[in-house]
Amino acid sequence: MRVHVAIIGGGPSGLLLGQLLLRHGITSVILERQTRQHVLGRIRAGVLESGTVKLLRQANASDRLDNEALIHNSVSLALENQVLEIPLKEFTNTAVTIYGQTELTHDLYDARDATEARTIFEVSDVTLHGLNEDEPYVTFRDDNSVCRVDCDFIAGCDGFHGISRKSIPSYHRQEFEKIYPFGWLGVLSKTPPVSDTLIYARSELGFALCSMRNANLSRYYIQCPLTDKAADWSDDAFWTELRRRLPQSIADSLISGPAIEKSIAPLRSFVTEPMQYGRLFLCGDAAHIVPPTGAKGVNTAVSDVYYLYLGLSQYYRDGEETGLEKYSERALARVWKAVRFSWWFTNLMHDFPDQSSFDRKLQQAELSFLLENRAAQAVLAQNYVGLPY
Ligand code: RFL
Ligand code: PHB
Repeated sequence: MRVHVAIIGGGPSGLLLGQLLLRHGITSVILERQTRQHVLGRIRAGVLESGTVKLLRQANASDRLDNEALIHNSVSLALENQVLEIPLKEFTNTAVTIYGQTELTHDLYDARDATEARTIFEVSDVTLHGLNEDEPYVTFRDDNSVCRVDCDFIAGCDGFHGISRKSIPSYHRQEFEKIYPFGWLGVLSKTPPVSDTLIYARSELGFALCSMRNANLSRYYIQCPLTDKAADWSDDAFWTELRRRLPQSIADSLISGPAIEKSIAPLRSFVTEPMQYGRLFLCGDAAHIVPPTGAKGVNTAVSDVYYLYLGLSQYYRDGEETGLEKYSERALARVWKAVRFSWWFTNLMHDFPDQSSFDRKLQQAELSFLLENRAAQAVLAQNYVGLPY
């Protein structure tokens, strides 16, 4: 098989890239390790920046989103018993869109199904060859036979645990990492959301987040020790702990119900540099991870896809290579700002087990500055709705 671009990984990055490239007649194959059902079963992000929505429209994958997604003009912070509503629209003239990553991935698969482009699921032993040559290729195992894809370029969209990043010799990459000493226990429930806005809550007992997918589907999270297991948390224990971390008036109006999904995600900041090596370009979680505070994960993956799409379309249209040469530099400039924001927001809102009394005082001072200062709120709003690209 020969294509212009071999895409490793059929998550949001790989699917969106493939869809955008088709607009310019650039062919691709997507090689995905899991089944489609598995990919669609993962409950992840819920907040989309306007740049993400714009690209989904360009990719012809936004019909359902345009009809069903919720638009939020503000976001709330609950700090002990005070609630601060940050008017995103007023500060930035932009809103955020509430639409689950599961739905987004579903729509991208449907859009791909409507084209000739191939997606091969359940592949194994994906190996990248000739990254520093003009004619790279990928080999993989499909149903016990070894297959080969010849291509001009390879897009490594295979997430944090994928093989693409590791295919770059270790002496050509530098890694930056911070592991946080807690996780998020998340619950999805068929209940009406407790509020019209998302609520990021900070209490002495730790962080909590009230989010949603639609008028009858809520997503809640609480900070938990890394040693906890989701199965150890009964539904009752989760709802009790969540209520304790919310201001009384919000806790009183929370409607709980059976958890239809319950999982724990560790929190990590990670960046690899550069995001390209020869004919290989990394996109999304393959190159960087952010903690979910601020919902930057999938949105940052999408901004990478945008820069790579731009570089590839210029290359195939005009033979212009600058966009590809500068891909890593352009993508990383935005990535690091998302890493900074999600690190800052995580530090502000969580209880750190090893926090000194000095650190706690600083955290309290920063919170009270944010409550009093509109300029600080505006900075939060600009980062939350997403920096331009
Ligand atoms: P993905 O979604 O991980 O997709 C990568 C795909 O590559 C496949 N793969 C391979 N395929 C072929 N060969 C191999 N060797 C392969 N190795 C892996 C995988 O099966 C997978 O289908 O990366 P992508 O496309 O870059 O998208 C990034 C986003 O998924 C990610 O940034 C967010 O989901 C992060 N994230 C969250 N982001 C938010 O903005 N808000 C959230 O609330 C939020 N919650 C989360 C998250 C990520 C989580 N992870 C990674 C465990 C919760 C969790 C649990
Ligand atoms: C979610 O709805 O899953 C969600 C929303 C906002 C975040 C993280 C996760 O910051």
